Amino acid sequence: MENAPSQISTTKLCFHKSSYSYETCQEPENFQQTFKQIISTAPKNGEWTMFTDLFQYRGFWYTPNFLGGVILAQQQFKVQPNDIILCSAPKTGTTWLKALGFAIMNRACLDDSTKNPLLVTMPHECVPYLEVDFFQRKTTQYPELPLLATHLPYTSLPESIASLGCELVYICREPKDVFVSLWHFIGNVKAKGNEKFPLEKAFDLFCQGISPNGPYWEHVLGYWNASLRWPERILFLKYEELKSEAPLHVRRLAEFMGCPFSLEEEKEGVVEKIIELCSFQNLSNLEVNKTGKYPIFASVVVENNKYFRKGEVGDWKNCLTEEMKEHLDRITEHKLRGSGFTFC
Ligand code: PAP
Repeated sequence: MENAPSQISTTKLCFHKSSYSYETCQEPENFQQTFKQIISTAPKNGEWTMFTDLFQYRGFWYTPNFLGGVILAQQQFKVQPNDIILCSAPKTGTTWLKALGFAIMNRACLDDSTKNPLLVTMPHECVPYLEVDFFQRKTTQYPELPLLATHLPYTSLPESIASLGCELVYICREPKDVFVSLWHFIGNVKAKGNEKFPLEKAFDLFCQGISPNGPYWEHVLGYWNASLRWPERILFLKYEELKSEAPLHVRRLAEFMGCPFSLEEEKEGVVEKIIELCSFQNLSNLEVNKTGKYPIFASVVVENNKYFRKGEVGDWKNCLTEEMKEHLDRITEHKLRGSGFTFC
């Protein structure tokens, strides 16, 4: 097995592990045919993103680029036994979780401003998406951390992840804030020209479950149910709890990832340093996140600052009417009934 190079961007990581093979980056011969066939028969909806349709595949909605990555990942991705996958639906705290996971694993470099990748690299570039980076960008600059991320729903994870039983961390967020964050993001990033996607239309689609990687509630419940079944394998986090009790959850995360903080690190305040490094305030003010760009796909390049909007709990209050709030709460209550799960 040929190992991937050990460089990410121009920065050298402190923590190394050889994990990925080039084989995982190759597109199988029959891929284009399979993809065309799925696209031509899948239910589709063209209302959300205004310039591309969403396609429903195995119960969840994807843009064509993501759908291609999902299919390739399912066909090809071979996880390594000690990989840790950071899982989330869009707009639930992915960027933050990537930064925290990366900082925890890479903490030997924390104080070294010339070596700490998070200071000069967008978190999405530090932790690759399995359905994007490995198959679509085909970059050979893979980090050698055993850390990956995905927006895939639990039931659509590649078989190798389920069968190897590697560890997963999931983060969820209160649906009203997820919707508002998504609406702003799509409005900023994807709308044609200056056209703003109407809030009411977006709301209606989100409530119907038609949103990227949605239905959101099913995404959450898939991981929630799996975390009840395999608590030692899946750590379930909530954005709001991470906000209100960061030290507690960062310690849980480090322990779960197999690198708990030592007494010495505790005394040196490493937990607090990681929280500060990864805080919204700090990350959003870094030059790379103010001015850099993240090419999710060749055709979709997003300004890094679009991933750092407000980072607050309850921002939905500035957008949704009382009627919308009640409607979304009713859907949430209905969807979660009997699951034992509640959002914060
Ligand atoms: P993605 O799925 O497109 O990667 P994701 O990172 O999951 O997006 O979500 C973005 C949200 O996380 C934004 O929320 P907002 O729109 O309500 O503001 C973003 O501001 C927030 N966010 C990004 N980084 C942090 C952070 N370090 N701490 C807290 N929230 C953050």
